[in-house]
Amino acid sequence: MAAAGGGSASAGGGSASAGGPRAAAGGVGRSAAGGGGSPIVGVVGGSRSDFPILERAVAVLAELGVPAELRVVSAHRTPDWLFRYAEAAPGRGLRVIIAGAGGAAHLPGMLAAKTQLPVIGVPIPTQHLGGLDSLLSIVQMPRGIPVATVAIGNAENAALLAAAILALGEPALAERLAAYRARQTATVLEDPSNADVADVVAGTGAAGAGVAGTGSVADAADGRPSE
Ligand code: RP5
Repeated sequence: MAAAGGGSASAGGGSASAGGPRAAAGGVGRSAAGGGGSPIVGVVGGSRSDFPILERAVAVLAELGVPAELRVVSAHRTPDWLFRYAEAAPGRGLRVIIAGAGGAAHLPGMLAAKTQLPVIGVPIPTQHLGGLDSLLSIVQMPRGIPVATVAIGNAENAALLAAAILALGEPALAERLAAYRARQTATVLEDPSNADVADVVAGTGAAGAGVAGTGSVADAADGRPSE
């Protein structure tokens, strides 16, 4: 459910707080998605207008059982709050930060400069430049302070990358992530229109025989025997 600040994000049975700077100033980590624990991923946006995209990250994290929060932290409107958020993050139990911003998008880089936690940047699509401005602002971090950058608007991948980082030390999460990916694969292969692909993967059918056997798909397709 929504926390102070009005916005909300929930998926997979979890919920995420969406407090603005004022709401968050008195405390942090009030609510979380993905199991109801204290948030371990901080999902932040430079504006509430970024939330429709960032909520997708929260939803994926919830599906993977990773507690997360969703907050507004603005590099240019609330710089002092940005510093406080970054400095407090490790002590609050956050282990990865996902930061979405649009335009001259300072937020991910400034957060990364203020904390050693891994920061994943989500370039938010923009009206005039389509998010290319956001992408270049985030991805072109100068040497010394890295920000992992996903594709424009691809908050889902930010969540998956955050989960992969966390899964290095959490076998149960690694299993859930593997299951997520397996479901994704099954969705493609179980689509009747992809029956030929499923044959290849299963090693059945003309093309599949080439893949599963000693030859290549091209070998099987042109009828020549494999070596
Ligand atoms: C950035 O400015 C935000 O990340 C947002 O993408 C962009 C526009 O913000 P609003 O004018 O919609 O608040 O700080």
